[in-house]
Parts: sequence; C-alpha cells; structure tokens
Amino acid sequence: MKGTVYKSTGSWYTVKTQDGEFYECRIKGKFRIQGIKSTNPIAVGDEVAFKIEQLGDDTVGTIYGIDDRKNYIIRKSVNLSKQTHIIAANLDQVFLLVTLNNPTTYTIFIDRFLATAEAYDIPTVLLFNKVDSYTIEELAEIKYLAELYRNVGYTCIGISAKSGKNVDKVKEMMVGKTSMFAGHSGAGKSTLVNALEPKLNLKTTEISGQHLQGQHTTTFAEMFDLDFGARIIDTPGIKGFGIVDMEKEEIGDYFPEFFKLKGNCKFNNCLHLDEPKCAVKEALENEEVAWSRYRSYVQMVTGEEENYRVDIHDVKK
Ligand SMILES: Nc1nc2c(ncn2[C@@H]2O[C@H](COP(=O)(O)OP(=O)(O)OP(=O)(O)O)[C@@H](O)[C@H]2O)c(=O)[nH]1
Ligand SMILES: [Mg+2]
Ligand SMILES: [Zn+2]
Repeated sequence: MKGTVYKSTGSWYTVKTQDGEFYECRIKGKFRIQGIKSTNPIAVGDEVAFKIEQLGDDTVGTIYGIDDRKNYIIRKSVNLSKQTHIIAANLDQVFLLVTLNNPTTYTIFIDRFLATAEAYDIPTVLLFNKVDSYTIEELAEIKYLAELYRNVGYTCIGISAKSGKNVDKVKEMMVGKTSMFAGHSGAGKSTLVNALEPKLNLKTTEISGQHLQGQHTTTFAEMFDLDFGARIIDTPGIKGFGIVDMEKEEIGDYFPEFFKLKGNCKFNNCLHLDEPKCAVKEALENEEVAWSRYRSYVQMVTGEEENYRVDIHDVKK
C-alpha cells in the first residue's frame, strides 16, 4: 500500500492512503535514506510504501519503502548531538511566521531559515503576524522589514491570525498546494491554521514567562487537509535554526541579492569578506544591500554556529 505521512511522533507514523484511510505505522529496523544522518528517517509529507497486519483488534502498518523526496526542510537538532532533523518533506511552499515581539524574531533567524529554504529550492513567504498588537513604531519596523525582504524578492504579508486580517490572502496562495507554517514557538502558527479552518480547533497557548516566549504547544509536525483544497503542515516552534551541510562557498548563492551581484566581483570565488573589488560589499556601502543580511551572511560563513542561538532570548533558561 502507498500513502502520505500526515503525522510523526518519532515512533509512530500516521499514513493516509489515496482512498482517504488513515493507518498507524511503524518502521522496521534501521532506515537510512540518502546518507542523511537524521533523528527522523521519515518525516511528514513523505510518500511511503507500507504493509498492514492485524494485531488483535488493531490494524498496524509497517513502512518498508520511501519515495525520493522532491525537497525537504532540515535543521540541526537543538541538542548537542549534531544530528539533523527533517521538519517536513515534499513541500510546495513555506510560510515563515515572524513576530516583532511576543516572541521576538531576529533577522539572523529569518536569514538562516531563508537560506536553507533556498538551498532546498522551497519558495518561502514571510508572514508578519500579530499586526493587531503592535504600536505605531512597531508597525513602522514591520514595514521596514517587509520592504527589505521584498527587495530581496520575497513575498511579505502583514497578517493577524487573531483578527483575520489578510488571512484570505494567505488562503489564496495556499489553494492546490502543500504548505508548511514555520516560526518560533508562540508566533501563531496553530492560531493561523485555526483561522483558516476553525473546526480543526488546534491547541494554542498564550505567551508567558519573563521573556514572553511561546510554550511549545505543538509538539509534532502534522499535516491537515483543508476544505478549500489545500494541505497545511503545522510544526512545533523552533528556536535557533542551524544550517546543515552548506559549504562556505555556496552560502552566498542562497542570498538571492548577493547571488545576483556575484558576477561583478573581481574574483569568481569571492566570499564577499575581505576580497578587493567585491560587488556585494560595494552594494553594501551604497546601501543597496541590507546590513542585517550581510551580518547574517558573515555569521554563517565564518561558522559562528555556536552563537546562532545566543541572540535569541530564551537560550539561557
Ligand atoms: N494579538 C495576537 N495574538 C496572536 C495572533 N496570532 C496568535 N496569537 C496568540 O499567540 C499565542 C501563541 O499562538 P500559537 O498559535 O499557540 O503559536 P504557535 O506558533 O502555534 O506556537 P507553538 O505551537 O508553541 O510552536 C496565542 O495566545 C495566540 O492567541 C495574532 O495575530 N494577534
Ligand atoms: Mg502551535
Ligand atoms: Zn564579492
């Protein structure tokens, strides 16, 4: 039998067949794919082959095969094991939910996420959520950020999952596609799913604590079929976003505005650091490239991996 993975808890996988039947499946033995060292060999969105057997009253499936992935989104696990975690596979697009505060989303996080999505060829849209809750100054900052990322080429929408503002625009972009919501815990991913399809009634929790963080309410990625002909994967909040397997030389290619300029650098292997006649640095001086983007890039190239989480409040818990 063939099906799509809708949920994974690490030990159990919920698989939906073409006929719309759901089966609880396990995987047998070790399952290694394409040499990826991952905490989860199979992820939500994977197309799998499985067989079922009757165990007493229960029908239980065993997954024995997996189709090649069109793409996937992967990050380093938060623990120190250096293992990677595949968040989801076979996506048409990702919506990254960004909040200015409650919780704070820093540009380094946005940039790391975007670069990874570029590396795996997944179109990403930035949703600046909670616009109902911001002061005039904060709204101006949102506008500034949206303009910055629009200039790079990303679609940016200010939304409110709570009031429903611009939720219809998100809906329009989702029709006929498989999308994923990503972002920090508390950014409003599950609230947005509920706004799109109220009957799902997913659990959401208020921000709390000294640093006004999310409470990690969603614990497993899960896909849902929506009535308007779309599929959405709600995911658990992520803190830092560790990039995986990127060579220094290729990171600049995942910053679209740098990539465009690369041909004008004096050296064709220019890393845009200290090289003379670098078109990226010139554009930076002329304010045609954003400093925040360049700073994120330098951090990624110089491999300050250990620091990538430090600029996010909730590290020193
Ligand atoms: N003011 C306001 N609050 C919002 C908005 N969207 C979500 N929230 C609130 O933010 C809190 C967190 O929302 P969730 O939907 O649980 O966040 P999440 O991203 O799913 O978080 P995790 O599951 O922990 O990753 C809840 O109290 C929501 O009501 C919004 O547009 N405006
Ligand atoms: Mg959630
Ligand atoms: Zn250069």
